[in-house]
Amino acid sequence: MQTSHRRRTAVLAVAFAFAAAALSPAAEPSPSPAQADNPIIQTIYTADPAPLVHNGRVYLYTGHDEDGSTWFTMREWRVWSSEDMVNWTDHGSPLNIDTFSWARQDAWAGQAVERNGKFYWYVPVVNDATGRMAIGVAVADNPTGPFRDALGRPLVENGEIDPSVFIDTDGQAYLYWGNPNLWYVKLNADMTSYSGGVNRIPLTTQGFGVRPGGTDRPTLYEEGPWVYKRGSLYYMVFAAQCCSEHIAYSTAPGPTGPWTYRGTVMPTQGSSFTNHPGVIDYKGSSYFFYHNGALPGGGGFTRSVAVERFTYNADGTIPIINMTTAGPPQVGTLNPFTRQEAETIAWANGVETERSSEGGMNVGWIENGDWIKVEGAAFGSGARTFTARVASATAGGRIEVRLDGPNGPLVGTCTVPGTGGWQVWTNVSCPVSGATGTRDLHLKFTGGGGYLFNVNSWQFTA
Ligand code: FUB
Repeated sequence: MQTSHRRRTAVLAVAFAFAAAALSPAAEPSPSPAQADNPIIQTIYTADPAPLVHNGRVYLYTGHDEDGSTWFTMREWRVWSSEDMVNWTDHGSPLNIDTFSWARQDAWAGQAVERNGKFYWYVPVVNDATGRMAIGVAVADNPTGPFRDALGRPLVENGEIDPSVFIDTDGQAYLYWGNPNLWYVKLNADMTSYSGGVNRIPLTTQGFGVRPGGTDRPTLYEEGPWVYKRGSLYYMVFAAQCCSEHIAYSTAPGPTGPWTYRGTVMPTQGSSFTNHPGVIDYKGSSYFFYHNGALPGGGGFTRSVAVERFTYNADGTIPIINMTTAGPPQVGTLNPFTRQEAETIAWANGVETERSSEGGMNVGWIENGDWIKVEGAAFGSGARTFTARVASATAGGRIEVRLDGPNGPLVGTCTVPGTGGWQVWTNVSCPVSGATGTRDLHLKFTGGGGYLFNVNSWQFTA
């Protein structure tokens, strides 16, 4: 797997060589040290967030902007999860263009939902037979997949994009989508068929605001609908007024309208000319997900998903939400005395992730000085040892266990040996002294030149 990175780097080099000189493709993300938590993911570019709360955990479904993209070059979707809104676990890519035998390209903005123990992920892709955008539906038995094509054909196709799925309190499910129009179907209980035909939502200025500039689109509605219900009020949050987009919203007394325009949610910010909303409630707070171009090399085609906490106004309206680098506060703490996946990360500096031979993902492409931050580890009265599951096809290196920052207090150092392969795993342990209270854990990787080792998981003992 390590070689795939080198291959990817080589592909990038070829792409660079062929790129027109006027175009300057973005480099792969390699964020400089920061204590921010936004964007959520630093190891790849992500776009089009679709959060889902399930069994006390937030699952975040995203697209993946390829490194160096100069268009919406997207071949796969990705899944992440968190139970504290700051440390996010990488679940890799359980769905890609090839999952749909009939699809050609464009793994663009989708949304997943759970019904009767199955997870349905609605996504737009180009139908190879027609060359038009169509909506496919994939199904899985758990939120991280693997997902399979539920139908073997599009669920619906009219050349438009960005499906948003919503199950009403009476059990009726709806699928909304559209750019430049806005559509919905009433999904049947199987979630893979619909009744009542394809319905067009009238884009009136009363419903979706007035677009300045007298374009052929009279309303602010552009794309990316996100529909949900709060109390008895239905919300449609959407990307507005291309380009650059901002986020706006409308409300209605029912799932099919009539919609009333309510105003801006997030102004145009963040060096990406698109934006894309996702809204959830989780553990007593409300969260707004979006994307921007905030990572190094970021921009309109190399985007990154971020999140903010917000509070509804007393009358149910949504306040203006601005992009921040801090993101929301941690909900609770992380338990360092249970096995933690190495790919559970608040901030990654220099590393990437890949599929692990032991299941899930591992952290890889570790070079001297790289580090990962795990926020709010609750050490209590103290940790005595640190154990990590590691592999190395080279000579290994060291894991420096530090607190508060990548150069913060050093409380332990584990030596990682060569193990004979990047997926040949062994445990290394070392004594720890001074890790008490709730602290931001930093695992800093040191050693010689080149790639040092991989880390699959870690755990402290009390
Ligand atoms: O990511 C590709 C497209 O860009 C999405 O489908 C739109 O919502 C916009 O974010």
